[in-house]
Amino acid sequence: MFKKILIANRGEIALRIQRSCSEMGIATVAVHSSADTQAMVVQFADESVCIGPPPSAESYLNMRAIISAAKITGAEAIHPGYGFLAENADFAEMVEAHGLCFIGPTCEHIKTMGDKIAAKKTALKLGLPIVPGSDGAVKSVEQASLIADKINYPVLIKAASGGGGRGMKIVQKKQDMEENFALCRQEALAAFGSEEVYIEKYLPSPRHIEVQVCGDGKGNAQHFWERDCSIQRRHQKVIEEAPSSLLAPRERQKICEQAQECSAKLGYRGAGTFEFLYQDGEFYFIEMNTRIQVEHPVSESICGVDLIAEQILVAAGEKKICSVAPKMLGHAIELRINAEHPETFAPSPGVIENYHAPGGLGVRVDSALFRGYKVPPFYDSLIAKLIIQAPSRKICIERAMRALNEYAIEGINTNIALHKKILATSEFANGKYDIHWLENSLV
Ligand code: MV4
Repeated sequence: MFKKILIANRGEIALRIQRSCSEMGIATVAVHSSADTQAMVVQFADESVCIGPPPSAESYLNMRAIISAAKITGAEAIHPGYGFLAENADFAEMVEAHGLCFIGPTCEHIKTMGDKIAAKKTALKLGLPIVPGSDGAVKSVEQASLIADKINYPVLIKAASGGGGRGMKIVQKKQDMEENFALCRQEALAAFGSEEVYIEKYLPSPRHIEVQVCGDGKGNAQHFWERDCSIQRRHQKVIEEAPSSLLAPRERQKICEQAQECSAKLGYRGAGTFEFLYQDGEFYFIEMNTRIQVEHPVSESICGVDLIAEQILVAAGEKKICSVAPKMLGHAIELRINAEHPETFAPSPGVIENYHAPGGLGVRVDSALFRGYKVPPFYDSLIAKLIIQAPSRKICIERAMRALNEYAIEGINTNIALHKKILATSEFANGKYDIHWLENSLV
């Protein structure tokens, strides 16, 4: 097993990784920007290294500084968390080239899945259902029109290097194709440095359901059931839960086993997520995430596993994954607490004047906040994750509301009131929503 791991991240996920390392008897190195010197992970880690000034580009994205910090401190492995360098194949390659272990998949798997066209081709070949559309890249507007005629409008043009909702154009009818095709290519080139695009049938009101997997890189993989992440605003997830309230046991079992088999055939190593759109009883694979995700705690809660520990064990080559699915333990919901203005959603950095986190049965708070902490203006506005576990979805919602009522965060604005509003709706209670519901009906 590794003796020392460097944590190449910040905030709640850096602390989350540090906690698993502590339990496993692994020493930790926290790297941080000069804006994060008072961070909780810096206090708890065995060592810390300041890797640069506040802007991410000069600190948390500074590959050379991070690898140097690992070398200087004698860390053997680097955990990238999520965001930042987590899905950067060049970084994974550089880490390995320096004789260090990247806690995640191989750089080849990161590269393949980062290319949305290659990811879809791989998924199709390995037996996953995909959205009808172009067979690979679409090079001309004539080709785009032919495909759209075949699958019928509306269609969606997507950037091959896109993801997270950026670089997409809906085309409602034939006359709009020419303009949107050119625009999508232009925007893709500007945003991602590649104008490669592909086309899919547009699904008007799907749910976003994703399957959590973990592979050992030796052909064995396991799934940890699914998460429903349909409550989102501007491609930012707000609430995630497991299991999805929409699925019958047999369709759940089928899609989860398909994702598991796909991971096994890939020889995938580490934690990963297969993202699907689900509409009218059908699943459509759209993307794969080759990292631990923000919402991993809901899967941990219903499965009773530590997914960060699993990542570390398979990266060290010390675990043979067993393909038996964990038993599902009731229901779990994660509420993302953001430092943001309740009306404008603008980030709300500043000093935490008072802080009281909820507790009690089935309540987990993943956060690096404390009274006196100053939320810096340079990074993501996620400041806490409230993860609720209960025997049923109904009790889980009631418990979540109780926990929200206990939560006191003063000095900055948060979206706690928005969560209370969502949990109080009949649509959420009855599971009657799609990926557009929050934006169209509530905010
Ligand atoms: C789609 C879609 C409808 N039809 N693909 C947005 C993010 C990216 N990961 C994929 N996305 C979508 N792809 C087809 N063929 C609708 C979305 C979408 C969406 C998906 C998941 C969660 C939230 C979303 C919000 C708007 C659009």
